[in-house]
Amino acid sequence: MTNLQEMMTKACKKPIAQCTDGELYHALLALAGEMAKEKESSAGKRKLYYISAEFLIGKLLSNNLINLGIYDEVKELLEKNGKSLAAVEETEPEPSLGNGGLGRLAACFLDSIASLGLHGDGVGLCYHYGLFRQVFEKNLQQEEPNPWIEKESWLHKTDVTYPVLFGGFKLQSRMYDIDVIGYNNRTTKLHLFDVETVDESIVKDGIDFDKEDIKKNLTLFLYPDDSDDKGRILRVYQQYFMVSNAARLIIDETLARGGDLHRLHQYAAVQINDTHPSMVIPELIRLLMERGIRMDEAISIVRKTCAYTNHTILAEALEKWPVHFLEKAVPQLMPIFYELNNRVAETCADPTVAIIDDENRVHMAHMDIHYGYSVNGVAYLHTEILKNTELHNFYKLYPEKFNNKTNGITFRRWLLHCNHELTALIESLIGDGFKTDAEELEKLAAFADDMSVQDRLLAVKDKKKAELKEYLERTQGITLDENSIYDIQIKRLHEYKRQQMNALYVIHKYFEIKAGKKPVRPITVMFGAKAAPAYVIAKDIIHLILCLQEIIAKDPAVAPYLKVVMVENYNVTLAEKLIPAADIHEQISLASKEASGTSNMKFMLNGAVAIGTMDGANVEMHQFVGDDNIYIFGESSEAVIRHYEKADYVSRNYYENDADIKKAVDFIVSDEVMAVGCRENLTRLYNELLNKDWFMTLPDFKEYVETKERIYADYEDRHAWAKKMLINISKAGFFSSDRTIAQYNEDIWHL
Ligand code: 26V
Repeated sequence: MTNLQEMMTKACKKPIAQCTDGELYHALLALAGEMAKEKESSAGKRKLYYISAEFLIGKLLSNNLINLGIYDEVKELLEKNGKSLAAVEETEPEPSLGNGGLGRLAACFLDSIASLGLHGDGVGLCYHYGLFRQVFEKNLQQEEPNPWIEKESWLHKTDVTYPVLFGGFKLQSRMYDIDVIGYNNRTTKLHLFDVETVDESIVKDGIDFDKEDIKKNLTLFLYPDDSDDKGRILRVYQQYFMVSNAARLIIDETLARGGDLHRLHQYAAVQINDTHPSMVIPELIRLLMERGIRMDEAISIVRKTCAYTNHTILAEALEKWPVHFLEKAVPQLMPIFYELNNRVAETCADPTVAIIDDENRVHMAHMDIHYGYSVNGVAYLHTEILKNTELHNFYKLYPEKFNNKTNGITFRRWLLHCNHELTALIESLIGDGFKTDAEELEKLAAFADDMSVQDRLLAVKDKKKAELKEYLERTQGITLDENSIYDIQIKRLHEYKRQQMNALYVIHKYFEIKAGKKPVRPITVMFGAKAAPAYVIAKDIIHLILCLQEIIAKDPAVAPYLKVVMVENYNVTLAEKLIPAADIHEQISLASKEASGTSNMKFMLNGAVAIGTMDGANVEMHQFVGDDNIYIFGESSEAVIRHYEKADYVSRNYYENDADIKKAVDFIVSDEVMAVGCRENLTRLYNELLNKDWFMTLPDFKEYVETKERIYADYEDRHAWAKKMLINISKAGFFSSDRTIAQYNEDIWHL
């Protein structure tokens, strides 16, 4: 303690008690940085490069203190000086370098790679404004820049810089590093590349900027609006910039370690996280050829180096770039794209596996599968669908390349950091072995029927619910009823995730309460979601939810029993508060569409019970916890896939044949909603549900309502409910990203 106190006082340059929270944050930043430096990077011949357009890392302070093993000591020291670590933490900005599941997964993976002491770094882009900040105005989502980089931060400038050539111009890059501190283990790095000429001042009016000024805009935003060609081609520039830097770094580090480029695959493994980094394949081939290696050999080396992870079966997210985009942005890669395409065409006449199709578009995933050595899905069901349906023709060609790696989450952030109370309870029951071996959580099952343990677990939940209430009141002016059931759906806004079904349920409940059928206990339905700026219907769904929030809050006959809350600017920091407080979590995607989901795992670990469809990792969760501890409903993935094949789904039939559905859908365009909403948005959403409903909300609606009634009723038997919570926690061990990463290493990376 004295040692820490001395170090802190030195870093602060004054007594701790006299420091502001901001000064303490910077002192802790420096301290953690020093300690991280001492933990040298792992050694090993083969090194992993995890390339990803997103790393949704969240705030780092508390997590780093936990992983360095000094969290309790620091907290105590601050308290002794009249300070609070929680308050210090609030001064830290959240890096906004990701969108959703894929980016958060990459962050969990980095934590596990460092914690397992594996030799591997992350590589991505240093977006200055990251993903937009969401604000609500007149019940509509507006987007604003989300600056997060400060003069002193976790980001360290390095002297690594590369010239990156585009069609007609060249840009100089600069590498910035963030230390990734493993739990009681090594430190690895997240390398984020930036362009020296980026200019934040070109952003005006929300997140508007000149999309053609590549020199100034390249690293401003993540996923800039791609509703037009200018936005789409900007993404090509961003992606090439990311992988060209990554490829040079890989080659330089290999040479610096005395490696031989003819055997690059023995020195490097490249994981391509979705198709955004796919151009690393032709870029590595190009760079090897520049260094005197013949094309045949270069292709064969790269094929042994790169592996691809698929995160979605949605066609619109499987990137296909028009040849003329690539000709403009990256002309130096064109001969390689053509060569790779020709080689496939020579051995395989099937047009469905071509790299360049007959509309002159380059299919990035196809290139990854032909020229990588591994293809993995992210949950059992997802990988089966890839093999049997979406990528079946590839599976026939290369069955040996396909493998499943069910996603996982880091328990350091999603239990130790965000739920100290639950961590302490678990530790008092089964010791602390679960912190390094998550499977030890299984030992909790022995306490499932122990009433005193059940009571303690319920008390922890109540505390987290009260904390969330305090936090939302203070930061967003939202008042919660902590005695209500917290029923939470947090994830990107997408039609396939069916927030609209949850909203229709709210309408249904609103009518019931108005008709005098009051729930035994008040219900709070919470949402957190950002919609892509150009995704019109997704924004309309947010609009509907915000309108419902207003209408219900203002209705004295309903408000005491039902509350809708849409939190503003949902991010990792909010997730860390919402998840420990949840009673029920919504995993209601249309079966076959959600590749895995990872919030489902975080909720489960924090003792919430799921209502969900047989989709993504829900399938495995169900297998682990059994029918009694998860509420499953809805059509099966097989049935859904058949509907798409036969094109036999007509939403209007459901609307016309079911009075409850009709009433709920009609409410969207009722005078009541129009009074607080916008006619254009609401009418568009209504028409979409009635005439298209591409993600089949209506067929599952009835069963969804019945299942919700059942789960709310079961909640009232508090001890039986606590048993469900305990079983969920005890079965969560499989979903540790330490397990996932160990499997990647065992089957794919061989580090
Ligand atoms: C693609 C696109 C393309 C259009 C423009 C905006 C945009 C934004 C993101 C993406 C990639 C989305 C892929 C993704 O996040 N997939 C999620 O990956 C999680 C981790 O594997 C998984 O748990 C989720 O089920 C899956 O949706």
